[in-house]
Amino acid sequence: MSAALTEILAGLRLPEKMISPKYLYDERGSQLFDEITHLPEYYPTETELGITMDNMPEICDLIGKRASLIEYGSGSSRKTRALLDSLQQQAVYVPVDISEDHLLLSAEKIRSEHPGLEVLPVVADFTRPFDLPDPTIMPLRNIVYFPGSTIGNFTNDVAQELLGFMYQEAGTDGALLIGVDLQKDPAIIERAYNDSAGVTAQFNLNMLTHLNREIGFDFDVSSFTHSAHYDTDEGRMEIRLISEKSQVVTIGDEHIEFDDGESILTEYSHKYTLEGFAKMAELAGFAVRKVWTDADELFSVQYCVRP
Ligand code: AVJ
Repeated sequence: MSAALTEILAGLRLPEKMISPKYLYDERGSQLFDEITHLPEYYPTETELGITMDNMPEICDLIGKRASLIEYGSGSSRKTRALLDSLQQQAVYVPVDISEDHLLLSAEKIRSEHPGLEVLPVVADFTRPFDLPDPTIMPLRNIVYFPGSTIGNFTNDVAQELLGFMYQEAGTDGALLIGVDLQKDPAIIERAYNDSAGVTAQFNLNMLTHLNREIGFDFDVSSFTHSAHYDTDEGRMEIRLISEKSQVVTIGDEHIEFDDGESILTEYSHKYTLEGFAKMAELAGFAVRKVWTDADELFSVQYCVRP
């Protein structure tokens, strides 16, 4: 049995069924996520881009020259390009992603758009420690770049551990530049995950299509629906697939029973208060040096240093 299948079956046998959000991202899933970032209801991407653009001189001053920008994720976003356009001389760019094909393609694209920039992609799972490459010129500092509030996908325990790994990767004089989505009127948040065009629903349901094709499940995709609710106490979006009938899903000799209305948790998206995030950063060893937000305080970009 493959490691992926073992992991997925373990999640489906829990009292509350769950499947890791990483299975949302096959080729179609990445394409649908890209569509999500252009939806009018999905405020995080545009807002983070705006904050980054509005404060670019100050961000680049803090980063300084000869920095190594280590991006957690493969970095095809407009924010990353804008940042790489503005970085001071002799920068190095290190995108880190588990999906090799996607990573190398996007690294090649960045290389062609930024002649003179050293681009050193690393194929690794950034949720555990990994080795950094050796640039031609020794960087003055490492900047771990983690945009998009992807930190919010992780439970608080795991997010805390991940911040600790980032602290290690940043090293002496290093820093963390991170996008952090903020707590706000729940109606605004819920709308962002229940768009009127139904793209988020397609994105969520595509996980089952992906698992049918790649792992060999026989999910009847049309009998599941998308559900996304904000839990105010937990400060997070909880995204689920709901089985609209009682049914049995099969893979090989394994059978998974679903009651009518039973759900699979596919994703959390945590939202933070400024104080709450600062506490997590501090527990990991960082000090929050600078917080930039938009006028409505929907989203934040934060620069955390090793004190
Ligand atoms: C990529 C995890 C930051 O949580 O907003 C968007 C993923 N899921 N719409 C988020 C997502 C549904 C997104 N992150």
